[in-house]
Amino acid sequence: MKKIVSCVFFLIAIILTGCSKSNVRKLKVYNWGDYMDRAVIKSFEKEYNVKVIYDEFSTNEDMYAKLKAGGINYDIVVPSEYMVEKMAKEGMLEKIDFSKLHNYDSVNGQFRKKEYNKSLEYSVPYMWGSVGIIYNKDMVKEKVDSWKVLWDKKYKKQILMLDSPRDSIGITLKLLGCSANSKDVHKLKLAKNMLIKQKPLVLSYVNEEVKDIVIGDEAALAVVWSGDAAYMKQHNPKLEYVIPKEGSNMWVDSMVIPKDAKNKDLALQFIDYMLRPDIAQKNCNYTGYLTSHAEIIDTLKSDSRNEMECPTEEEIDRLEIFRDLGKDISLYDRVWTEVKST
Ligand code: N2P
Repeated sequence: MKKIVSCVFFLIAIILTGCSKSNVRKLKVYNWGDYMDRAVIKSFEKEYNVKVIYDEFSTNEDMYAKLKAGGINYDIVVPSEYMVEKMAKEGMLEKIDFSKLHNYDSVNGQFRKKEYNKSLEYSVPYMWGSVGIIYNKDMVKEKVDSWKVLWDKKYKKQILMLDSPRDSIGITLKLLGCSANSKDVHKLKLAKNMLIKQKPLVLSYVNEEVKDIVIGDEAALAVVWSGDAAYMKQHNPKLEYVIPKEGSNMWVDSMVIPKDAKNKDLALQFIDYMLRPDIAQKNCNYTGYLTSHAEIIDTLKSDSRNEMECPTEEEIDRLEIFRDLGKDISLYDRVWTEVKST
């Protein structure tokens, strides 16, 4: 009899665990590589009793292609401003119900202006920063203040470029004295020729992998996003980050909810959670990137501003935001395909 009773209990226990497992809500998040503290995701799962399925991408273009291909519905995606603009125009995004975001007021006012974000109603700023050059002071003895150094033959096979069309073409346009949003076919041809000419000097085109290579003293110069630069500098004191004098790109990555998301309410709760000051601070510490949270940035002292690669007013004046180029993006796609395949 005892045996039968314990068997019945055992079966009930199995059924109950099975039920409770299938009842756990799921949230699918698609974010840049190394862009959120895993401990934060774990604490969200615990507090809200959900399971987060977390996937990563390396560029806006890769993320967009995967979403367009269909087959997987994400609840949260984190594109940069020009990609938010494009996705919103194409009807891919849900409008944000700001009444459900209790922490939205903490987002720096600067990022709630159309100048930075043309698709305010569809997105909530997450992190921001610049594009610049990180270099190893033991390997590069000269003063680095221009993109030109990336075309210097003495650094053959010691240069890393971003494997990202808008960034790599953008900085080349800047060196040519043009806008990083240029639609001028002639200027784009010049940029293409320069990038092709640079290829023999390039060790590799990379994204997240840049950190290990540069920290390990295996490259002299690399084009990087500022948060990765801050992270690398913390791990290797020989590194320095600079925003070249010809100007560069400033970006703002935002959380958005795709139209076909399955858990829109939960997605809003996730966004609101990421805006909580303690959580924003954790993500900031973990990634090296600058949060969109106003108070946290305001409290940074001047040395930690420097450590966090927070651009000065003077540097911000030299930074340009990428815009959605509409159909003309095909010009950039062609340039990039030729550069990579030559
Ligand atoms: C983090 C990627 C930063 C995104 N690895 C730059 N927009």
